[in-house]
Amino acid sequence: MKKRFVVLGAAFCMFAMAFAEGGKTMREAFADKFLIGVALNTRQVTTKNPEVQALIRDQFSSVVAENCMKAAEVQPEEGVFDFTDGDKLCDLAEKNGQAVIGHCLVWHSQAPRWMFRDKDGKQVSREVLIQRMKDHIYKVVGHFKGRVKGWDVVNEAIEGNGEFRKSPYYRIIGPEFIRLAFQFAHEADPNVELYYNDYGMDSPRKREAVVKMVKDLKAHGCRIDAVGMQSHVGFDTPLDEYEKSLEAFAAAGVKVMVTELDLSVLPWPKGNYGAAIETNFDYKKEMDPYTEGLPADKQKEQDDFYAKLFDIYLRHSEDVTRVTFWGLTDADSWKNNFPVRGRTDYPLAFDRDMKPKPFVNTIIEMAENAK
Ligand code: 9MR
Repeated sequence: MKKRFVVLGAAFCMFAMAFAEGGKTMREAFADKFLIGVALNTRQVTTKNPEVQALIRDQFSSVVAENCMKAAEVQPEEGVFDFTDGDKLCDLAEKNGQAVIGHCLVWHSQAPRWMFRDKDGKQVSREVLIQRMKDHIYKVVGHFKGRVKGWDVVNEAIEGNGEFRKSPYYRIIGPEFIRLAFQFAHEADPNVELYYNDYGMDSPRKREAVVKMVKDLKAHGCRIDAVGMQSHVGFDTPLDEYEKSLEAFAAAGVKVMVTELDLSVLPWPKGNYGAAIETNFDYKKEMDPYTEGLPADKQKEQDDFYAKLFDIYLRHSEDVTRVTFWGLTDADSWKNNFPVRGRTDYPLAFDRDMKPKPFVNTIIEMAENAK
């Protein structure tokens, strides 16, 4: 009796081990569906920790720089370029056989201060800003030519109400800055893919405006390969509207990329899950309820929501070419500091111990069962 118990126990352990070892990674499971990506900071890119290295290599087929390829980082002073960290990301990706996505060329945020001012501190003319934008794009796209698969050319140019964001690029150049940016990027590397990237894409007005922009770019003969839906989502993100946007972008003749996926579990001060980084609220304990760990019911809610998102992506896998998580583990997510500083959020696929959340297995199974 006792022996049988031991044998059964051993058999169970072997089965459990075989399951754990034989289970596919996200990278393997999504290989014939779409790229599965992760945004990395430079600490992660250069880490000597073998566990972190393995997680990046085994689970993801694509990487993007969380910050180090942004304009303020690569051109801190006019004409002074620093590609050190971007090159390190490319080195890692090449070693791992991963596609590198360039993020981002033209964005009102994390643009260097000098970009919009002359040496006396006055706003530059339209001609000067166009020239600076052109020089920046030529130099950056030129540097990473052959190493980067595609660029977020213009980031967050449209507001939730469908109007153009009144950014310095818009105010100084006019709406043509978008077309010019795409044109310059294509001139700098005719082989690189070009994307428009934005958040809050479930908004119907934003959807219409982005579709109009895509059509306008195409009408002017510009290359645009995909629209990036950032997807900083929350439990109240309306998935029907979100899916309608995905379908509308595909119908406009571009691919769709989910570029910055994360799902916050924390309360939001105003009930609107955007990514306008200028938003910030004071810390209050009641806004930070899970400092000791995520309760099981909240984890379940997150698992279910992620399953719904991946159901959408898999049903549209003809049009969706990449799904990228905005961060490796919960510990590193920008959401711990947005829109309130110093909270404990749980938005990503891997927890603070680098263990996969339950939904990771679910979406792997969904990918394997999808036609
Ligand atoms: O995750 C990024 C964070 O580390 C930076 O502090 C922040 C500064 O702008 O940018 C974050 O990434 C943003 C991305 O580049 C564009 N979409 C919104 C992302 C979250 O703010």
